[in-house]
Amino acid sequence: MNLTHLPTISVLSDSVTIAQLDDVKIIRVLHEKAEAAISLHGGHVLSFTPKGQEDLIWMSKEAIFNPEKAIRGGVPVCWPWFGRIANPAHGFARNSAWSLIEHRENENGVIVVLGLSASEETKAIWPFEFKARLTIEIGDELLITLDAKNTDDKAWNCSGALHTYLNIADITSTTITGMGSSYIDGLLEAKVCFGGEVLSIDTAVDRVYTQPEDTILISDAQRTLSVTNSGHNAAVIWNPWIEGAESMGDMNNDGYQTMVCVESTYHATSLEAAKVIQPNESFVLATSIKA
Ligand code: TA6
Repeated sequence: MNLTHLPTISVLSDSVTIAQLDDVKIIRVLHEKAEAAISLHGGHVLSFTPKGQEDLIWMSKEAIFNPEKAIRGGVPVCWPWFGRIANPAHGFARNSAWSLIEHRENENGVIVVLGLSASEETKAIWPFEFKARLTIEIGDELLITLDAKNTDDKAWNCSGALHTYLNIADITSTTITGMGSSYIDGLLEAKVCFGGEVLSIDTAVDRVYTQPEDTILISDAQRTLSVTNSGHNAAVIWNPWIEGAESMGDMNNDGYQTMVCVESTYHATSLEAAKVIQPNESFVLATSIKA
């Protein structure tokens, strides 16, 4: 993603500025180790380009940067649930206004911390108190950690995902390993299936892999990306293929050729069956991505 031409709203440090991208404000990081963009709408990482690399993150050419809509591409924060087990799909975090809590630098690069707390809007959807922090560490690799603390006086349940869209050279020459062999097939009415240890994609894929390794490798003709997850119980792999891309107004029709989602996921079949978080405890989910 070309970040340098976006108009600057304010300068926070030598490497961190707030910039405008259509109707959303982004935190733009231009550091010697890497460049990155994070939208305050959704707490959504839009781009991560370590020095000498192409962007590791895919963004739709038709993406809509508007507070009314979740952004197609990047790393949507799906919380307090993953999928369609409640409304709206993938929870409200990806459609909420996050605030900047902190930014700092260390020898590894830049750290940006965003926050989201319960409000009248979130309580109308999900009636609980919480304080979520999203820590984004930008350096040779990208580390995103969601920490959602239960600040209510009763337990609540949640699931979630860091729904990373990876930027790949060509889906037809991409192989994925480390996702394990057993999966729930979202395109076969959640049928439990067993596949091989190596996944090549030549059709629409929407799978919840239930026994993934912590590190998943995605190799295309040009490079290998590595995704290391924690706090998860599953890894979702998604590519909508051509019909899916054509059916989405915010995805370019050929976009499926250069993306694959590899998602650090806490999967549950219903909110009742989701992870129980007691008062003062946190739900923590992370993903780190490097080339
Ligand atoms: O993570 C896979 C998935 O849940 C798919 O079922 C697919 O619909 C995708 O996410 C995108 O969902 P969205 O709500 O962003 O259109």
